[in-house]
Amino acid sequence: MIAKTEEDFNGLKEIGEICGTIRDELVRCTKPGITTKELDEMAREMFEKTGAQSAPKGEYDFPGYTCISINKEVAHGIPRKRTIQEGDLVNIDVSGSKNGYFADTGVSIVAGKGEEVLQKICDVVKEAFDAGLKRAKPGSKKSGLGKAVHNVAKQHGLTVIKNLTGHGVGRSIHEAPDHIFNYYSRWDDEMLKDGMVVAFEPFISTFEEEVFQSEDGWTFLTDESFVAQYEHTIILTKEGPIITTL
Ligand code: M1C
Ligand code: CO
Ligand code: CO
Repeated sequence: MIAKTEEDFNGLKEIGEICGTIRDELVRCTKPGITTKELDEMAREMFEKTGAQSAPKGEYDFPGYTCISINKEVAHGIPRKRTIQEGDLVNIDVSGSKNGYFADTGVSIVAGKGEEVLQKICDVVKEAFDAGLKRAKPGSKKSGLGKAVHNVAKQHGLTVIKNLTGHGVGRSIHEAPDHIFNYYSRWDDEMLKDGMVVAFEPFISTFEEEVFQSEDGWTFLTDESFVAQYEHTIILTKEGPIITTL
């Protein structure tokens, strides 16, 4: 969407803060021994208390209130009775709506102490996000974000996932602009606009560049690589970006 009115900005900020708070609470509780179902149950309660709805559940009838993905699961992992182990790479992605406004945020973390490369990709994806954010200005090309993300990956001897993208958000969970790539696409000549609301979510990978869909019909997987994601909802304005999900 293009945010224009005071009501738009306030509505987007309200659901942004709710999703950001749920994400942080789930991250705080992500420790060896807890199940992804237990984390999801906490999110369900927080959505309920704040009068917000889970977007995966409300928009897609996803079997969970949040997406929690572990190790070779990259995105859209289904919360279940799976216990988190020391050293697991865990992605927590929280998206929701309230009063018709949406937000989407995610982060990858290592539970307890893990392999060094896992912490590295979690750090690099934040660096990639920051590099893209610097180019997230009305009047700039959308493709600049992907260019910045891929450059940061390469600087660290890593790569990106090419068949997962960021997206527009605001009045629904996925809307125009359809794709914010993790690499420079020369066919993408779309310009960013004042008030445009996007979910920017770079994916940094140790070497594979594509994910595939699991037999459960939801989860995106890799074969051998590890992948980290970092996502915030951003309102692009001439005065600078407003991150609603901080
Ligand atoms: C690139 C994996 C896709 N919040 C989720 C997302 C995932 N992005 O948009 O960040 C969508 C959740 C709906 C099942
Ligand atoms: Co998300
Ligand atoms: Co998203």
